[in-house]
Amino acid sequence: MINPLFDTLFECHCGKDTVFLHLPDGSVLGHGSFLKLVARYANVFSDIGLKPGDRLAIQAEKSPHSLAVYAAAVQSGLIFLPLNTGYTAPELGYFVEDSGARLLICDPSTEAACATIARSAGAALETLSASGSGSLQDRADAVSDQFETVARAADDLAAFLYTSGTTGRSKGAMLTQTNLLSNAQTLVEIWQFSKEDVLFHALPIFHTHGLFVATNVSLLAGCPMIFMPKFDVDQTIEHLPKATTMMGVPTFYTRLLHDPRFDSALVSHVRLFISGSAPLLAETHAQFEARTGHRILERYGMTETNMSTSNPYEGERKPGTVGFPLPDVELKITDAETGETLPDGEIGQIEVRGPNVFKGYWQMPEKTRDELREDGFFITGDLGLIDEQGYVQIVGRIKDLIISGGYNIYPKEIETFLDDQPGVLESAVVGVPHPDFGETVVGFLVIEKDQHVDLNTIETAARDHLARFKHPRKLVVLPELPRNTMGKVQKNVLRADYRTLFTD
Ligand code: MLC
Ligand code: AMP
Repeated sequence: MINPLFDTLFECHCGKDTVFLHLPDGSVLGHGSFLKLVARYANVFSDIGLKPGDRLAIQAEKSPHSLAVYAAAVQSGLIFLPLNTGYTAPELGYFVEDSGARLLICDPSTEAACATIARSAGAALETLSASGSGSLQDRADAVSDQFETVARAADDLAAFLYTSGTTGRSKGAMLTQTNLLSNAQTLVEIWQFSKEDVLFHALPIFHTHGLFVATNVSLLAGCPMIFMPKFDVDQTIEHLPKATTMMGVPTFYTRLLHDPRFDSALVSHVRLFISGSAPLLAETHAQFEARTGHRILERYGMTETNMSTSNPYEGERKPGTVGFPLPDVELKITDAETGETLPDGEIGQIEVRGPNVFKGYWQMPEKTRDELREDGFFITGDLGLIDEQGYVQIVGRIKDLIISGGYNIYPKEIETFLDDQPGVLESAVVGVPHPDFGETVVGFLVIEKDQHVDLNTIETAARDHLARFKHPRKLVVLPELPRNTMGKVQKNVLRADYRTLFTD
């Protein structure tokens, strides 16, 4: 194999007239047509002057075309860098600059702002709309639909996925061909995916879950996807009956449970529902089973590690746990102070090692050293235990992180923004329970003496600086922040005091 990821995921279907994507309008896209589009894009990238190892950043709507950009990047030996469509221009600018991207692909609606970003980063710019139109397609129409796949080694980088950090500065997680491929191979096997399956795909394709878990698993199994632009309850109810499997974040499942049309008859054709990216409440697990007869299979992963654990396909899917380490993944619970492995049953930090674990953070050797041990174990920042039956339970996080609807938000980034607002002396940001998103962001502000701050002004400023999903859903002004005797802000006190803000 000259390019293991491309050859295994994409090329094996070449020439076959099998269905690759079912689209919401009822049309289908075959593998052969998809691969021709991929080859055209790869030829365009080559014409632009991109070389293997160059970074290609994309902020575009989910569509067969943006998926083809991913495949074309792999075929060309480029490093694929997908970006959340919600990011604002300043957020986008950081990723393009930091990664040294040579090409930025954006939606035509953001072309002006992206042109400035691309110019300052020295990157080329192309546009791609949800329907596939734009400058990329114009160029693609004029080139060959054949492309000679670029050779890559198993350890070569295939993707950068940015993940926020506790310092507020996002880190580019470097993922190799082997990281992605080994994980997809394991998941296909343990979840028993085959070409008889049809995956309902409503996740975004700029994160591990939608791109590397859902898409790579389907590609490897050779099963078609019902490819939705985003998650929507009505659309899910319309299309799910044709699927055999579905993957989602807990919010997908809680939203479906709120709809009385979602019942066992609707999902009679489905063999497997998988949940991850955020904790699935045991209560949701039970309600889902009562309504549909299905026990959701919960698994655990992260950007740096892909998937690390899963509840069993056959055997007890235990609510409130994320199951067992994957066959090729080692997992241990350690003491955060000493690094010593703790006995089963004790709570400590979760560490994982295996072919799934990334290579490190792009141009951040110190951060890499802090989190990736020399012996290959990655310190996840999650707190957990291994129970008496060997199931892993996640009980909390060491990292100061909020997960809202499956998206990670680092409070430090929001605090930095709030602290910069005129009249704000200091701030603290915490996550509180939310019925739809699981957790949501609340910002606490202390105002400078004799100053007045208009909270609406801060909310307006947030629109320009932070993706919508990161915005505090509530800002609270306090005379002072609660602190311990060492002067450290007691976020646990804020969390406890405002626990029921959205759930009462
Ligand atoms: C959208 N909004 C959110 C949000 N998503 N706010 C908080 N948290 C979120 N997750 C905001 C929008 O900006 C908008 O604001 C409003 O909510 C509605 O926008 P929308 O586009 O209609 O979105 P919505 O349907 O609400 O989206 C919710 C969602 C989506 C759950 C469908 O967030 C989603 O698809 N999440 C999946 C995330 C994911 O794939 N994570 C995997 C990471 S990988 P307004 O002003 O209109 O209210 C990973 C590793 C692993 O974690 O283990 O998998
Ligand atoms: P990300 O950095 O976006 O990849 O998010 C990874 C984080 O999501 C993990 O470190 C966990 O904190 C969390 N996570 C993923 N899956 C689960 C799960 N099933 N249960 C609880 N938390 C999860």
